Amino acid sequence: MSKLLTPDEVAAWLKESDNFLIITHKRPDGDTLGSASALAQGLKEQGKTVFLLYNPETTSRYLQFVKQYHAPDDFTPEHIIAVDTATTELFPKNADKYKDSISLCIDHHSSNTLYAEKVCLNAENAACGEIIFDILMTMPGKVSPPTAERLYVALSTDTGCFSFGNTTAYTLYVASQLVYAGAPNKELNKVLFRTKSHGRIGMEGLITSGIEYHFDDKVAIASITRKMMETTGADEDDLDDIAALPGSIEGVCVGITIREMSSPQDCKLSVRTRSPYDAQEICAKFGGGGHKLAAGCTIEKTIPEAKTEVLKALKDIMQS
Ligand SMILES: [Mn+2]
Repeated sequence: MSKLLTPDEVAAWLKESDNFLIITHKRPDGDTLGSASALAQGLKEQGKTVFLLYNPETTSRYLQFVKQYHAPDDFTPEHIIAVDTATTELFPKNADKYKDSISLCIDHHSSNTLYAEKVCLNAENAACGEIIFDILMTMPGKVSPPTAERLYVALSTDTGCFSFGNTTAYTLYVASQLVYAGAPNKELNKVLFRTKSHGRIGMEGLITSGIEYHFDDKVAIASITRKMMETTGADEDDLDDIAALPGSIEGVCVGITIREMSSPQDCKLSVRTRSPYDAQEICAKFGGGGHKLAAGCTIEKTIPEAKTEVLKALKDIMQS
C-alpha cells in the first residue's frame, strides 16, 4: 500500500534524497512535461542530480522545455518519480522496466491506482503543476523564472488557458504567482493557444465545411477521413482537441466527430454534449464510455454507415 504524502512531506523527502529520474506519461501533454521539467529545474537549484526519462512521443511544441533535462544513457537513478500519471499502463515503453519501483508519484487524477511507494495526490487540482508548485514553494529557492515558465505551461495547457471547468481560484492564484516569478505568460499564450499549424488550419477548413446538422441543428456531425489528413499533411498533434469543434457551434447540444482510423471500416466517435444531454449514454449504446459531457466509442463501419447508426441511436434521446 502506498504512503500518502503532503507537499511538505514530499519536499522533506526530496531534501534528504538524491539522483532522481522523472517519468512522464504516454502521449505527453503540457502538464506532464511542464510538471516534470519544473521539478527537475527546481531540484537542480537545490544541488540535486535529476533528469527526465526521454519520452519518445514528445512533440516539437514541448521539446524546448524538456530537452535540457533528458537523462544521459549512463545515468543510474536512485529514485524514480512519476508525474501526472494515473497508472503504470500510461508509462511510455522505455519506462516499463521501472513500473514496480516508483519511489514517488505526484498526480491530480482521482483514478490514480496508487502504484508508487509514496503518493502525493490532490484531485482538486486542475493541473499536476499546481502540486509541483506547492512542493517547490517550501524549498529555499522557491520558484525561479525557468521553473515558473514550465509550471505555467503545465497549468495553462491542462485548463485550456484557464477556460475549462476545472479552473479554480487556486489555479488562478498559482498562475498569478508564476507570472510574478517571471513566467512569460504573453509569449507562452501566443505559442500555445494563439498559433495554429498549417495542418491544423487545413483540417479545420475541411472539417468545418463538411459539418452536417440534424435534429433542428441541435446535433452537429463532423467527419475526418484519412484522405483529409493526407491532403493537409496534418499529424496527430494537429488534431488535438478537434472533437470540441462541432460542440462549439452556437445552439449545438450534441457535437459528434467521426474519424476514420486505420481502415475505412474502423471509425472512432468522439461525442461532446451540453447538459442535459449525456455523452456517456450515447456512447454506451456502442460499447464506449467516458464522462457525462465528453465520451467516445468505436464503430466498425464506414463513416456514412456510422453516421446512420448514431442518428438512429439519437432518435429517442433527441425527441424525448
Ligand atoms: Mn494533468
